[in-house]
Amino acid sequence: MLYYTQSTAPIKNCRHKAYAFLAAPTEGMFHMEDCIFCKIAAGEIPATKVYEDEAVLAFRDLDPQAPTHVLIIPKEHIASAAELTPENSGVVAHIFEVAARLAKELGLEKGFRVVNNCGPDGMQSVQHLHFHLLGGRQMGWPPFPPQP
Ligand code: DGP
Repeated sequence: MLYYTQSTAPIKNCRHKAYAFLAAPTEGMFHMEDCIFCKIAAGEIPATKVYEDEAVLAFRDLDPQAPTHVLIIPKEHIASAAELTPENSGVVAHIFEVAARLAKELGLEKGFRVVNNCGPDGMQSVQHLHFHLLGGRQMGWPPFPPQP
């Protein structure tokens, strides 16, 4: 909650043109029934929030895979990275800007990883676009088990 207090103010100095969509009204934004992340974005299911603005929400992962493991989601329901289009992709640039800001605030000065799992092969388990911000430990590569 400490970081929620520090971070809830939207990024005011964002120069990216994608920031324009933050000024757009959020009423009527598409929320999918029975989507757990839509429910978290709507405040219907509790989560430990670390950042929020009109377009995105960041909260702690329920099953952390690193000392810092935050999920960053668009509030609008986009099922996966495979559903991104010229019309809705601006939020992804904003999510990466939020990731950079959170990495600084959460003390990930030695680096971090941003992960998006897409579809069955990508092992996506929640069908609402989200980016994992992971840090606080040395990562490995490649990100899949070695072939036998
Ligand atoms: P993925 O496998 O990329 O679809 O990641 C989904 C992540 O979402 C997974 O790391 C666990 C997390 N998660 C699932 N349900 C909840 C929830 O209700 N609350 C929170 N905070 N995280 C959740």
